[in-house]
Amino acid sequence: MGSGPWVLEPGYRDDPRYTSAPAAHQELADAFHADGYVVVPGLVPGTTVLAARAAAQAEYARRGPATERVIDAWRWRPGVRALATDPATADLVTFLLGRPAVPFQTLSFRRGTEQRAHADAIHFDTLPAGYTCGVWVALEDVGDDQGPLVVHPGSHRVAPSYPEDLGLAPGDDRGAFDRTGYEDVVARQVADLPGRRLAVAQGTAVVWASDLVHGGAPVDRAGATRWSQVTHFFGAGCVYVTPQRSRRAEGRYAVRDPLVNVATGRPEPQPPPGWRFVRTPDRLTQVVPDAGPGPGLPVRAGSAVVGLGRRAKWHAASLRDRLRR
Ligand SMILES: O=C(O)CCC(=O)C(=O)O
Repeated sequence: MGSGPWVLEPGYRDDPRYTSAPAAHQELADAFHADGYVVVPGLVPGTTVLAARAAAQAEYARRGPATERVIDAWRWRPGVRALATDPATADLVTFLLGRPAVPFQTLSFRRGTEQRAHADAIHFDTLPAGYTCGVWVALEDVGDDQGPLVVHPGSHRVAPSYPEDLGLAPGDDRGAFDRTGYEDVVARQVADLPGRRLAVAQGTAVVWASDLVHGGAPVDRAGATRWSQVTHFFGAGCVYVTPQRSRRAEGRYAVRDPLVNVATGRPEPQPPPGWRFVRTPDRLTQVVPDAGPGPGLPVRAGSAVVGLGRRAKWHAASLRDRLRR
């Protein structure tokens, strides 16, 4: 299904998308290619940043002090959705991935996450591989004692994405996965690639490739907040998968279908033209050329039923969201 994002390919500087880009975009492409991430102060309008912070604060106030992260508040908080669908961010992601940006998930944080080093590519990837990135935005000034984001420049070239690359067993459909084993492997892989702590001003965006290893530094000031929002993006026209539950060596993937585009509120068309999904009894999916006989089990009827069930669940969730607003 083709190769990954053009900007990560060796010949990216000869690509017309690079040669015709303004100098500022070329610099971003160079940094993304070399380091696997870019830091962009002021990418998003200040009013959008403030609205996203107010939305996150309202959500944390509603949920109480034990809450550590809020997933997908975009569904019922317009301020979160506005940041996730910011046009300048979408343009930059589209430029870097070489495919239209599809925001599909938001995480709203009150404090530094203190997360161990990991790459998002264990959680989500595409077929063809690599059309995914994270955009983290500081919703307040982040000092070095507030548990800033930590990135490992260059790790996007060494980080693995599928359990089999790491000598780990894939997780099952209930989410069981050896997270600690995974983080131990990643720690060894970046042992020679020192982390860089990103203390940044409010409104700064950090865009990282999904293979980039990153995490959260310890919070060194008791009670310090670190309001921030991460939006995860895919490139349009791909198949969307969860690597940690996939068995790539056996050709079976945990496919994300329906995959709802935050910008449209609708599922992305799946599978993309030219491909079809063949569900397998272990609830994974083979992705096969439409014209081909398909190496998998002849379960197209079953596949349609699974697809219908998932879409019905999505419609029920959308209705719940609308009622919540
Ligand atoms: O905000 C952080 O500390 C890390 C967030 C993160 O790792 C992620 O969204 O993948």
